[in-house]
Amino acid sequence: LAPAPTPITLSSLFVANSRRLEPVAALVEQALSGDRRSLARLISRVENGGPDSWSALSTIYPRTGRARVIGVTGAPGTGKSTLVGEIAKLARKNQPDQKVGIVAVDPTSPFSGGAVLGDRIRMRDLSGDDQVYIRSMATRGSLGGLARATTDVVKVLDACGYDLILIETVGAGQSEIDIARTADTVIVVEAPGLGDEVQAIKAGILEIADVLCVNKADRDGVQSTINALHAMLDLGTASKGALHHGVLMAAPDVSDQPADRWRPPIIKTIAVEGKGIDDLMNAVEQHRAYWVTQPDGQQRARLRAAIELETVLRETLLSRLAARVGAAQLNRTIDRIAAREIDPYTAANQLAQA
Ligand SMILES: Nc1nc2c(ncn2[C@@H]2O[C@H](COP(=O)(O)OP(=O)(O)OP(=O)(O)O)[C@@H](O)[C@H]2O)c(=O)[nH]1
Ligand SMILES: [Mg+2]
Repeated sequence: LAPAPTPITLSSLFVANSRRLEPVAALVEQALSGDRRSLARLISRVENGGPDSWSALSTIYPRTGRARVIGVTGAPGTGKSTLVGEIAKLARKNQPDQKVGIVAVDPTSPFSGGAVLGDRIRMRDLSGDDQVYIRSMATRGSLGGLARATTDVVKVLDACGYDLILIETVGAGQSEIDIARTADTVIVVEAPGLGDEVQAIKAGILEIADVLCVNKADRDGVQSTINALHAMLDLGTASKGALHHGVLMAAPDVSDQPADRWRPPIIKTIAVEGKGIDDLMNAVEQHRAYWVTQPDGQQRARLRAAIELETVLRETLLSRLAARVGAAQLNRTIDRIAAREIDPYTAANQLAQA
């Protein structure tokens, strides 16, 4: 078979399958033993997705589930990278034997190969620390999407003994919100002086906040930002309560009691001066302590497992189908759909039965 032309959609499965790569098992072993270059290469492989990465992920899976994963999200420029850097520094100072992984997901800026985090001067303090690993996510070419790639990269870091993993996403779109949601605790970052409105409200990310951080507290307008957030939380609690009664009629739980429900604390920070970071981390710790007592905690784990299974199942079935049908026929079918000679529903049905 001649190689497929410019890979589009489904045909990218063949690219992932047919490339000759070093055996992934050796890479896994070296990464697990602490070799950073192998870790970087393993992460790239896992980012690309496909069957090649599944054998790696399957090997490491038993070692995952130990890391504490914190999502840091918020509007552009609120100081997320600076905060993440400070959180990492504090964690390393308080527990010198702790390894910290940072995953920066920035779909808006082009992949810059390591020079990722907004404030590179602050990050320089970390770059010499071999117990800190910083990685930015390539946003193009990851099979199964950015959310899938990010959660898999987190698994690799988790298995390789990174105790604390920080995921920075710009809270600007659904996929970034989905990524942040996979963390154990989500910090939503707000800053005063970005206009009258609270940016997190505009971006629709307030509802996933476990902890609210008002950064740039050295600026004017901090108190009005805090007031606005409190007002929004009051509204949010009210509407969530109403929904709760509607959906959970048959199975009420303790979080049905307003008094038991977690209300995101609002913490002031000045990330550029390293101020308020310990308060922020205390709030994160309190959220964890609350969470382990809640029945929702188990539910969350089960939901995550279901999403994981569905994602892998979809990719598995697709790639098996692609292997069976062949690139040529697949591309012909795509052409026929584009030319409207056949509809995608009939085509999918035919391919599935091929
Ligand atoms: N005044 C003040 N400036 C801050 C503070 N924290 C961060 N900054 C500055 O705000 C700017 C943006 O900071 P970043 O950490 O890159 O913000 P970010 O949210 O990661 O930005 P994006 O990733 O581009 O969305 C930088 O110039 C920081 O130095 C703060 O507490 N006070
Ligand atoms: Mg940033």
